Amino acid sequence: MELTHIEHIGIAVKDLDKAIGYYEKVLGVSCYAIEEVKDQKVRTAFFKVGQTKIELLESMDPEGPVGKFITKKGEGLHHLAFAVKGIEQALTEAEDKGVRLIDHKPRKGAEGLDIAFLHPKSTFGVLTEFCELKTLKKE
Ligand code: CMX
Repeated sequence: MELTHIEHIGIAVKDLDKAIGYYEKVLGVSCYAIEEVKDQKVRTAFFKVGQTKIELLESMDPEGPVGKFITKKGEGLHHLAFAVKGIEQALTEAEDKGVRLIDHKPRKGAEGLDIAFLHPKSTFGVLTEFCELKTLKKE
């Protein structure tokens, strides 16, 4: 597989607005997008630091993946996302090499990316995401 860079780092927070305040006022990075990902039951805020994004995740449902994570582990690093060329092939390759997949096929995530997760129990405790921006077809 071909990973090109760290696309983003996902951080679970209890209160998105408060957390945005820290990133903007203390770290001096601007939030350039806030997006709800209904499918994942989260509200997200994005920042760019060089080529890498920071994605803050606030849960909209205590039973959603981020809600459960915060209840169990508290706020903090939630996942690491790699940009990959050929997401379907990367998933097949990971599975063939014994990695447990959460998503067997990519689905749509924030910012129009195709995304898929690998299970943290087979990635040394780090929930891992593959992302790929597919070029939009011209109308
Ligand atoms: N990082 C590391 N470990 C994690 C984890 C995370 N983010 N989330 C859960 N775990 C661990 C739990 O601590 C637990 O470990 P123990 O059994 O040792 O206690 C184990 O995984 C199972 O966790 P659980 O609370 O019982 O939760 P589920 O099995 O129901 O779900 C997971 C866990 C990872 C499969 C689920 O959270 C998932 O599908 N995640 C992918 C989707 C996602 O996270 N979406 C939010 C981001 C969306 C976006 O970026 O747009």
